[in-house]
Amino acid sequence: MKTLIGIKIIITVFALSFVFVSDYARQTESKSDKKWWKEAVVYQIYPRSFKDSNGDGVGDLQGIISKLDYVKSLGIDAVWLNPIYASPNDDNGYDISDYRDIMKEFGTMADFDVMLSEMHKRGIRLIMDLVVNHSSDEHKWFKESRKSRTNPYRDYYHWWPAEKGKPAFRPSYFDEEGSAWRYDSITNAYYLHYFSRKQPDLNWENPKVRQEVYSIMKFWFDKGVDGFRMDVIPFISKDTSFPVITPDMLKKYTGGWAEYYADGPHLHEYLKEMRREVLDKYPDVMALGEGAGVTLANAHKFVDADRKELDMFFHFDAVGLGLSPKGYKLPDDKGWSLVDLKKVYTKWSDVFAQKGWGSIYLGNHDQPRMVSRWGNDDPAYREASAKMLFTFLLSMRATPYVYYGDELGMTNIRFNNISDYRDIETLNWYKLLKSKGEDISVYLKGWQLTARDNGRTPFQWDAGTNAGFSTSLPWIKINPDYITVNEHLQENDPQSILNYFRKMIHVRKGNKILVYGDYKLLDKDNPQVYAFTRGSGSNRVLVLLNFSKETVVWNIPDDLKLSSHILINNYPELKTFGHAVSLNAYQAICVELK
Ligand code: TEU
Ligand code: CA
Repeated sequence: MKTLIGIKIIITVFALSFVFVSDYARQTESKSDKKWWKEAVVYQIYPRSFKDSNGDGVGDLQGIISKLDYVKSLGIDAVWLNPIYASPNDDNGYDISDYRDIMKEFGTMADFDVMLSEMHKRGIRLIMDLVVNHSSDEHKWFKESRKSRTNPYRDYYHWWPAEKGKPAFRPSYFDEEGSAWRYDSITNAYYLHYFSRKQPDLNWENPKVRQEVYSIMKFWFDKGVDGFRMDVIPFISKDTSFPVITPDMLKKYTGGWAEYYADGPHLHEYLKEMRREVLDKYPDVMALGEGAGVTLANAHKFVDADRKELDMFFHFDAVGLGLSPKGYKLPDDKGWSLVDLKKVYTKWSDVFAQKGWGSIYLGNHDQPRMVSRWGNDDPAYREASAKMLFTFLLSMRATPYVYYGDELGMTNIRFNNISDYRDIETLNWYKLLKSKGEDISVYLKGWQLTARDNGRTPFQWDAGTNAGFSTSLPWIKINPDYITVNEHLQENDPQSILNYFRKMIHVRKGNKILVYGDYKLLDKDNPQVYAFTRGSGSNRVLVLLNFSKETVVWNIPDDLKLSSHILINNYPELKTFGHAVSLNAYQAICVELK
């Protein structure tokens, strides 16, 4: 009888809580609207540098296939693969010459099909890169387009007839002379290229171009891919009168040219059209924008569900911290401050507190290595700080993206010579700065911290020849620290960064509060500790991150009571005394609150 009553009580409590939960869900529908891509942890693979299967020094699809058990073992849900399409590799695949073919160095379409099915067998989804703001100048469309002013493909790109004079200045990200207009003598006209000369911008104002893009997307969705990461998608729409942009006009854009480029007149029309014509037809796919130039003020336009555009985008506010406004990618002498970092991440979390959804990353193929940029790659602190950064990345209210190799705490390679660099960005900035007579040594030093190639060196599988990446010399140098920083060593060490990373993914997966729960920043002015809570009411987790190499005493606010349930800790113990905790260098913990 007693047990029966007990069961009854349990059932009633259960039923009541169910009523409560569903009521809660209804009130905050958009806030806790569940989606696989909100709960997912995404692992980014830079195919050129992951694993080489045929000994030519370049990573490839068969290489990826051979490592899928490893990828699965991380506990991630999806892979975002940088471009693998046919390309002359002016910008490592971000210059595509055939959107329906695989880059020869990477393999064949048959390899792709095997890769996709092997991923799906393991429950891993595949997010492909979609690079359609521009194509390669070796794409058939551009080859035709430049032939004559009356060619049927002429309007696939932006041309400015030279008899109208020089077009109004637009800066290029990668051009060695700086301008986004390139004169082409064949038709006596200039074409637009926001990136390199070999990356002409597609003319999205032409409906035919948009239809081409939608048909490419369908081609890959029909093969079964699970989503796209859309390269500089906010740049697609242009004011085709190409007016003169005065410094005064640019003032409106605090983020400079990127913000201007991201503010084209028909951008949102096109995103809606893409949703209608493509994404809606594949209900479970994910649409992620690379949000270059997107501000907090217009964030919702891109991702609110009722806008029917994208699902989320990468913002650029954090990656710019600590860079000097004086020069291209020069680190500021003062560095960056934790208070500013907290501000940025808090703003970008809060903006989606009620509606929309965010993403978070600490490294990618355009960024230096996570631990060198945001942690401390001194061997004394590398492990603790990398673990701390993963605790941060995987406890925030946004979909986390992890860049290959960061799970080992791979570090910046810090090239001394320009000849070691492979990246068009660095190489062309070098030429540009040299032609302007700038002090190159300052830049070479700065780029040891910021250059993209730091994050593109081969994955360090083991301490053997070429770090187990390839049987021959790789396309870019291997970081010499591979002897001590490699997958093989970390696999067998329960205390390794790799195993901590796996554990932290497990913690996130086991505590949905870390996905959907409210985010609240504490102690915002503390220069060393990043402290915040996730969740609400009696269901809350406290995250404490010491971003410094000093031991820091942190006073627990009066209204917080730590439980004994520590979800994760990157040190063997947590020292508490009275109403304070003492955090070791780069210590990180997640603890449930009472
Ligand atoms: O990057 C877009 C972008 O805004 C870059 O200029 C970025 O800011 C820069 O790389 C930072 O150093 C995307 C891709 O992620 C990048 O790899 C490509 O080179 C670029 O587009 C052109 O496709
Ligand atoms: Ca290869």
